[in-house]
Amino acid sequence: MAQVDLTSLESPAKLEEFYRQMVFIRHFEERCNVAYRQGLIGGYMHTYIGMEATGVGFHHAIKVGWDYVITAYRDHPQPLLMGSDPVAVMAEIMGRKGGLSKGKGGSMHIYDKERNFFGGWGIVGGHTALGGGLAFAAKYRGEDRVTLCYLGDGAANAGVFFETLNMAGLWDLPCIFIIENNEFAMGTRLEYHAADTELWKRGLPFGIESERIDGMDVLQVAADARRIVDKVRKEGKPYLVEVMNYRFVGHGAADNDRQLYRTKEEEEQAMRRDPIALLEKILLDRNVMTREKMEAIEAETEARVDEIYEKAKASPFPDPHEVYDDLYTDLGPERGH
Ligand SMILES: Cc1ncc(C[n+]2csc(CCOP(=O)(O)OP(=O)(O)O)c2C)c(N)n1
Ligand SMILES: [Mg+2]
Repeated sequence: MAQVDLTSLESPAKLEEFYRQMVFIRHFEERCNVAYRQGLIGGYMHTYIGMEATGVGFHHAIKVGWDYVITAYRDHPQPLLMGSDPVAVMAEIMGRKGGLSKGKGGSMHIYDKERNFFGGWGIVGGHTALGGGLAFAAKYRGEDRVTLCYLGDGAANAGVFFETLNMAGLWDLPCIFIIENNEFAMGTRLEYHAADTELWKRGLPFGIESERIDGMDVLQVAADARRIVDKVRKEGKPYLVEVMNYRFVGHGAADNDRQLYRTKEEEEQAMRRDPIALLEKILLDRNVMTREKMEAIEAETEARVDEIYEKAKASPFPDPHEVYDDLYTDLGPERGH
């Protein structure tokens, strides 16, 4: 097993970075939820609230700008973590011209090719084949890039995912399939949608090394992620990890009926392991940060998010004539406008 340097992952500077990132993502998305309710964001929008430790933990294991990352529609945190302009992320969510996809993708279709973030996909499970393809490309070119391919527990039932696992196992594709088991696919609980609820076992029939980890403690996620990413980079083989987390909010911003499919008590119990609160406790226990400093970071983050939001809102809507641009390929003037 590759050695993990826990000191650097648990240095005070690193702990503060984890904290700032999780708090930023939380505030950013809470702002998105308000904007959605005000009618300033259209279409579907799904936030990552409650699941932040997973994305942040894995982010610290990769080489940003070199490794590939792809996910489904719960895609706001990835570009924020990878260094995309947060105004361009917010503008995309708001359907504005200044957005990363020029305002034509919206919340579910954020991309930043410059940073090797490949989206942002709405077809459940569909993007896993693209994740396999990215890993294939890296291998074919002899590059030591690792691909992180995030998917949900619901997506883990999709036929295309099994086909992708088969090819990844067969061709030794350096892809890490990260099943984020937040226990629900929309309003359907895991036990009602999966014949085998131990989703980490999905990789075994294909000879893919697989395991289940806790997704709420960012320190644990970061240590596990680094061990797994280093191993995949070194060995050039696929890996499957089931990450146990929980979404604190509705499936999408328009889902206001959570109590139809889960109880308040259950939510409260899960929220006792809020990844931000868990880290706050660690920061206090280790004397890394005082409560006052945390409050200052919160206030600072809130102001920063407000500024990002105002700048994004100032961006105009895309010109309707651009609707067919940048879809597949630029066909040039013969397209007729
Ligand atoms: C092929 C396909 N079928 C159905 C849907 C509708 N749908 C959107 S999200 C979703 C649930 C997916 O749940 P999961 O994979 O667990 O992801 P989570 O939302 O929990 O992150 C479904 C069924 C879809 N987008 N694509
Ligand atoms: Mg789910």
